[in-house]
Formats: sequence, structure tokens, C-alpha cells
Amino acid sequence: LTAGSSPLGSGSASRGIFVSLEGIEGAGKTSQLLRLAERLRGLGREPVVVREPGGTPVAEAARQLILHAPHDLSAASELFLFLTARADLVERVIRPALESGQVVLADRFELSTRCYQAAGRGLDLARVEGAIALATGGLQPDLYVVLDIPVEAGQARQAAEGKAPDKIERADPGFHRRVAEAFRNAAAPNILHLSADRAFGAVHDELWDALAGRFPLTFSGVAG
Ligand code: T5A
Repeated sequence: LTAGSSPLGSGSASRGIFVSLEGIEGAGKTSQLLRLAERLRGLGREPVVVREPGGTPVAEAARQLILHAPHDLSAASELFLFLTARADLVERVIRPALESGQVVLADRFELSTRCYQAAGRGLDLARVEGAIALATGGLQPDLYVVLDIPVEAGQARQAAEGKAPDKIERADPGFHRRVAEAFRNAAAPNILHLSADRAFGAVHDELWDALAGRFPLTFSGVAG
């Protein structure tokens, strides 16, 4: 699953670094990503921060349809909307950033599709992976960090925010259990798991250390 080992064989072939945070709703991905970006800026780097689905006009339109439009979507329709968003984001934002040597920090990437649309919705995993590869040209993050947290704890954090749940958050408990199990079991050389059911600072420190261990020239204390 590392860059270059995709079914299409194209991988990232880039000079930049591509890291995606993953996990169920409320795991803390967005907050950790913003803190990572802030800390990198403090070192003089300018990371590109993206969220999925989203990040381009087409991808934001797909996000609106997936999460907020009143229409019911079949599992296949939902999948292809996520992939429309991803294909556009990869082509217009992620690949150019990596080719110019930048750090890309993503709030979800294709591991989410495998966990939500295959494990959660029940679509065939091999077919989902084939469709993903078409959308991304085989691009894979150098590292996925899965923030592990029990479903109930993630939902409690979301409830505390008081925001109205979107369509995926409103799915039945069985769906959320299958998604959480798929994240828990996700394993590959480019997938790292971190316990996120802890104080924010403790999660952040471990995340930063893990990144500094793998990408010392970028996530080090030396500005440049
Ligand atoms: N989806 C996405 C698919 O089905 N398939 C796909 O291919 C893709 C890409 C996107 C939805 O789309 C689905 C998954 C999602 O359901 P979204 O709103 O973009 O939806 O993403 P969510 O993951 O739903 O975002 P959340 O905001 O719910 O979760 P986060 O980002 O993991 O959590 P975060 O950082 O916003 O934190 C939530 C709350 O917890 C607090 C924060 O301050 C915040 O209030 N918090 C902590 N509290 C205590 N201790 C800590 N350690 C904390 N860390 C954060």
C-alpha cells in the first residue's frame, strides 16, 4: 500500500510527503490536522491541508450532495460521488502539491472509502478498490494515521459540539460498528494506529513524534 505499489503502478512518484489522518467521526482528525499544520508553519514549512470530501468547487458540490442533500443515495451513487470529489482533488490539488515538494495533510483519503463504502455499506471491496484506483491514478499516502476511538466516545464528542448530524452520521448503529471495526483492523506498511481516546495534547505529541520518526527532515525542530 505504499506509494508506487498501487494496482495501476503509478504511485505518488513525488518529492513531497502525503499524510492522511483517518478514523471514525469524532476521533479528532480535524483538530489534530490543524495543530500539525500550525506546528509545521512554526518550522517555516507551508503544508497543504485538504479535507475529504471537499477542497475544490466540484468536490465541495459533491460533499453537499453526499452529506446534506435531501435525496436518498444508493451505496453505489454515494461511492461515485466520493470518487468524483477525490479525482478532482487529486488532479487539481494533491498531485501538483506533491510534485512541487510540499507536505500534504489530508483529513481522510481512500482508507475511508474502504471502511465506509465497502465495510459499512457492504459494497464489494475489490470492486471499490478498483474504482478508487481509477479515481486516484493509484496515488497512496506515504502514511495513514488511524486515530482509534470507541464509537460511543467519538459520538459523545460530536454531541458535545451540538451540530446537526449529517446523512452519514445518521446511519444506523450497525453501519457505524462495521466502519469502526474496519478501521480497527486496517493493516498495511503505511498504516499506523494511535489511540485517540486520550487528552488532545497526548495524542498530538505521539502523532508528531511518529511523523518526526518517519520524516525527520520535515517534522524536525530545524526551520527551513
Ligand atoms: N466518508 C468520507 C465516507 O463515507 N467515505 C469517504 O471516502 C470519505 C472521504 C465526512 C463524512 O464522510 C464519510 C465519513 C464522514 O462521515 P466530515 O464532517 O468531513 O464528514 O468528517 P468527520 O470525520 O465526520 O468529522 P468530525 O468533525 O466528526 O470528526 P473529527 O475530525 O475526527 O473530529 P474533530 O477534530 O472535529 O473533533 C470533534 C470534537 O472533539 C473534540 C474537538 O474539539 C471537537 O469538538 N476533540 C477532543 N475532545 C477531547 N479529547 C480529545 N483528544 C479531542 N480531540 C478532539
